[in-house]
Amino acid sequence: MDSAKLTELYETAKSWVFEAGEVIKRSFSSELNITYKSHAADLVTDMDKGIEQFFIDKIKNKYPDHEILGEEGYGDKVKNLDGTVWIIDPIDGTTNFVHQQLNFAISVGVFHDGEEKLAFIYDVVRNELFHCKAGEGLYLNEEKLPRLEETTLDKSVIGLNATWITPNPKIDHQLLLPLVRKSRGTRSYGTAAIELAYVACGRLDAYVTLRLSPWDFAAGYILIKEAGGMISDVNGKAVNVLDKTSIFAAKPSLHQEILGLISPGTSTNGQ
Ligand code: 2AM
Ligand code: CA
Repeated sequence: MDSAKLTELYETAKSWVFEAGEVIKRSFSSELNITYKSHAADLVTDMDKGIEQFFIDKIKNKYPDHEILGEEGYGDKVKNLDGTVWIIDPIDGTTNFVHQQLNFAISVGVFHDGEEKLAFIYDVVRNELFHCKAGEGLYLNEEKLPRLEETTLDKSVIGLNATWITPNPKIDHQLLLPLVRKSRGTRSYGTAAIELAYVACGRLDAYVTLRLSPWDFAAGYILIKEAGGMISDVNGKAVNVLDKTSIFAAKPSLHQEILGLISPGTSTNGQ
C-alpha cells in the first residue's frame, strides 16, 4: 500500500471512529438492551453489535477487498494477515459501559500484508483518541507524544486485575505477587484497550493480563510498538495477533526486569 493510500485510509478510519463515538454518546439517553453471552459477567449490548455493524458497512462499502475481524462475529473468518485486515472491538470494556458509562473504548487496528499500519483507541466519554500511523509516532488527539522512557519496577504503576493474583486457571497466582509488592501501585480499569493505550502514552508503566482476544489488544499492540514499548505474551514470546493470548506490555527495560521475576515456571495451562 503506498503512502498516499495509507494516509487516505488513516483519515477515513479516524472519521468513522469519531462517528461511531457520536452514536455511542447519543445512546446514553436511551435504554440499553443488555444480554449475556456465555455467563452473567459476559455482557453484550445492542450498541456493541450496532457499532460493529456500522464499521463493517462502512468498510465493505468503500473497501470491498478488506477483511474484518470483529468481536461480535459479523465480520469475516480471518485466517491470516494477507491483504488489508481490520481488527475491531466496537466496545472494549462492555461491563464498564453498562455499569459506569465510562472507561470503555472503541478499538480499531489495521494491518496490511502482516505489517502494523494504523491504530485507534477512542475513549469516547473522555474524548481521548490514541492513534498512530506506523512510523510517524503516537498521538493523543492532535498532540504527538514522546517515545517511552525507561523506568524500574520500584518506580512503576502496573495495570493488573485482581483476577490474576487470586487462584485462577491461567497462571500460578503467586508469580504476579511481586508486581504488587515491589511496584508503586497497581491499577485495573476493566478495559484492555485503554490499559494498553495508557502504557503507550506512559500513564501506566506496564500491563499484564492472561486472557485476551485479538480485538481486545490488536490496536494496543500497534500503539505500544509505535511508542517504543515492548509487547509479548506473559512468557516473553512474540504474540500472534489472530490468537487468544496472554499479554504483557511495558517500557523495554521494565519488560526485561519483570520477565526475570515472573517467567520462571509461568504456566498458561493452555487455556
Ligand atoms: P470486552 O469488554 O470487550 O469483553 C476486562 O478485564 C478486559 O478483558 C476487557 O478488555 C474485556 O473485553 C476483556 N475480557 C473480559 N473477559 C474476556 C474473555 N473471556 N476473553 C477475552 N477477553 C476478555
Ligand atoms: Ca467488546
